[in-house]
Amino acid sequence: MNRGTGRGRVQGLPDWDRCAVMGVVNVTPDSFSDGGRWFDTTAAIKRGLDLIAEGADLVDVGGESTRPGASRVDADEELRRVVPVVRGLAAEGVTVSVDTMRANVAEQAVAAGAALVNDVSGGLADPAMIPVVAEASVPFVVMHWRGFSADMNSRAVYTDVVAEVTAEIRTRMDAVIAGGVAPERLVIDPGLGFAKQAEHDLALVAHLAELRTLGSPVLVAASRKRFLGRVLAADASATPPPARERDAATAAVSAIAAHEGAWAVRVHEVRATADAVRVARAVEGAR
Ligand code: PMM
Repeated sequence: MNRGTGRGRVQGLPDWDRCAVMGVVNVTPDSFSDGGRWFDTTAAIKRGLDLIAEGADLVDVGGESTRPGASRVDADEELRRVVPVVRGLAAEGVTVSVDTMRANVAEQAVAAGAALVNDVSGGLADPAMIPVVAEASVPFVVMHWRGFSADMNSRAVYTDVVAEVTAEIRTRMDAVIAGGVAPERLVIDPGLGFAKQAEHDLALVAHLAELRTLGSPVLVAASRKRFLGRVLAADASATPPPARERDAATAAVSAIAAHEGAWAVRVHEVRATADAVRVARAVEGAR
């Protein structure tokens, strides 16, 4: 997998000729970034279709907020939020990813048409997750994760963040493969903002090539995250701009990630990122 040429292919998903754009639909009342505006099945499906119209290649549907400090949603409530939206979007021909840490939600979402399971815990939160994904033969995102959102900030301790995150993802990849998930179906993700401070996130974006040595396609989810707020704040003591004012910064990361060979970028606002990945593709083609 060379930089600029193959960014890796994920078995079971379309083969996009550039960095793919994953649009986010958070079906939560408390998402930090879209403020619960889509907390309704019909509105959430419409939002997903709008994201496709704006240039998303696939849509990530989640029913549990993972913002720092967030507590967990009830399992039945998560099912109630997610499954009808997955079903509605899949019925419209959309490639759907389900963002969940629960095996039961993943299983029912796949039955409703989800093509990819995106588990921010990489299978650590629910011991039944890996068997379910292996049985369903669907692609699986292994994100770097050190613990639930309620106290993850206390785990943001690293000597060499790039080396440690790479090694911890490798360990999870081995466990997931040992659990029966085909290596060709794995996607890896540095987990920006999860048990990480701004300097950790920036170092990981700066060293995406390191992650690519693990051999699996890389997903980058920088959208509206705190580290971008930090970058945009006038100085270390200034208040960062709110999440909704971080979309241009997000698109900048999308261009960088695409240039560095990321397989996909996960974003809330699709239009600018769709342009960014197309520019990166055109530059790649001009080499
Ligand atoms: N971040 C959030 C949610 N899901 N999934 C992956 N694979 N990687 C991430 O970094 C990630 C994720 C954060 O929450 P948001 O949807 O509220 O931005």
